[in-house]
Amino acid sequence: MHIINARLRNQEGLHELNLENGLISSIARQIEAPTLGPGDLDAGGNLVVPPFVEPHIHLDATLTAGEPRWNMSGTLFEGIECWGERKATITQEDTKARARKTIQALAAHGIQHVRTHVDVTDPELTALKAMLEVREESRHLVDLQIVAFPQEGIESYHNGRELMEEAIRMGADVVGGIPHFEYTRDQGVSSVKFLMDLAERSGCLVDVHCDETDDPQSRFLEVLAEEARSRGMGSRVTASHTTAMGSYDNAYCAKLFRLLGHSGISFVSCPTESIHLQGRFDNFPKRRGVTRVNELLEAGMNVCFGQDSIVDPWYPLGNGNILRVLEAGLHICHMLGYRNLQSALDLVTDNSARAMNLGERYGLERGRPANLLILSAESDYEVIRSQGLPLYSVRNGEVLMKRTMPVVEFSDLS
Ligand code: 17E
Ligand code: FE2
Repeated sequence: MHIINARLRNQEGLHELNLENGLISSIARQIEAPTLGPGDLDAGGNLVVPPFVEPHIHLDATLTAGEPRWNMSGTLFEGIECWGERKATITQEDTKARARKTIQALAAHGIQHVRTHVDVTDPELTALKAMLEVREESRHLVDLQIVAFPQEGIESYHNGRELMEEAIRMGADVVGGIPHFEYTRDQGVSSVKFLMDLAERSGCLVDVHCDETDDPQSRFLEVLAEEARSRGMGSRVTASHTTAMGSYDNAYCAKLFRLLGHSGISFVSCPTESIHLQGRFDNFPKRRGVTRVNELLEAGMNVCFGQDSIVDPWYPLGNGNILRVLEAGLHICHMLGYRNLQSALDLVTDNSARAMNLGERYGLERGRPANLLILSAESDYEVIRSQGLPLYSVRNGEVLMKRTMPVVEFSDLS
C-alpha cells in the first residue's frame, strides 16, 4: 500500500509512505504530485501519525456503571465499593463480552496499543483469566498489555502477595499496585518494595496506581521513584494518577522533582477521571485533583494521558475517544498555551508508547510495523480545535477502520 499527500509532525512539506509485508518500507518527501493506484490512500495533506495509545484503562470493569448500584458520592472509595459488589458476580464470559465491546470502541478511535489494569484481588482470578483470552483474541485490533492490579491492596487483602505472584505466572505483563489504599503507610511502603521485587525477578514492567487522592500526605511516589532509581529500572516503571501531587506544596515538590528526574520513570494522568473523582472532600475553593502534568513535562519527564474508565463505577461517560480526554486534559492542566497546543498529540502517541516500552514496535520509521492513522486535520493544534477524529486506521499494512466525517449543509433561508 502507498499513502500519498501525508503531512508528518515536525516536518516540512508532504510525504509518501510505502507499506509492504506489514512493515513501513519507505517514507520520502514528495517531489511531485503522485498518482493514486488501487488500494492506495490519499491523506489529502492531513497528518499521518502512529496509532493512538491507551496507556491506562480498566477493561475488566468497563460497561458496569449502575450494576448493582450507581456511585452517588463520585468518590474513588464508593467506586471501589460498587465494583466490589459487581466483582462478586462477574464471569469470564461477561468480562470478555464487555472488554471486547470497549476494545472495539477504542479501535474505532484509532487506538492500537492498550494497557489495561485487571483486578487480581479475587481468589478465583476470574477477570484475569478472561483478559488473558481477550489479549489473544483481539490481536487484529490492538496490542494489549495486562497489568496485575490489586484493587483492594496487596498487604491489606487476604493472600494479596500470592495473588500478585500467581497473576504474573499466568501471563500478566505488568506489575501493579495501590499503596495509597493499603491500610497503613507502612503497608503502602512494603507493597511498593514487594511489587518492585516481583517485577525485577520476573522481568515485568511496573505501573502503579500511586497517590490517587487529594491527601497531600500521600507520598508513595517518592518510594516508587527511589525503588526504580536504585534498581536502575526507571524506564520500565510508570506512576499512574499521582493526583496528590496537585496538593503537594511547592517546597516538597522542588525536592521530589530532583528524585523523579533521576529515576527516569513515566507518568500517566487521567484528567477526565481525576477531575470527576478528586476534589470530592473539598467545599470551596475546590482542587482540580490532577498531577502536575505541564511541570513534569517542563522538567523533562515523560507524561501521557489515559482514559482510565468507560462507563464503570468510577466514571459514567466515555466512548473510546482519547482525543476527548486530551482536549479536557489540556484545559484542566492549564495547557492551552500555543507551545502546548503545537505538541499536544505527544500526550496520546509517543509519550504513551514510551511509558508502555513499545520501543521499535511503534513509530513512523522504515522497518517498523505498518500501523498508522490518517487524521482529519493538518496540525496538532487544528486536530484539537476542530475536535478531529482519525479518518483511517491502518494496522499491519491493511485498512482496519475508515471514517466518513458528517457533512453539514445549510438551507438557503436568506
Ligand atoms: N480503580 C482505582 O483504584 N482507581 C481508578 N481510577 C479506577 C479503578 C478506574
Ligand atoms: Fe486506574
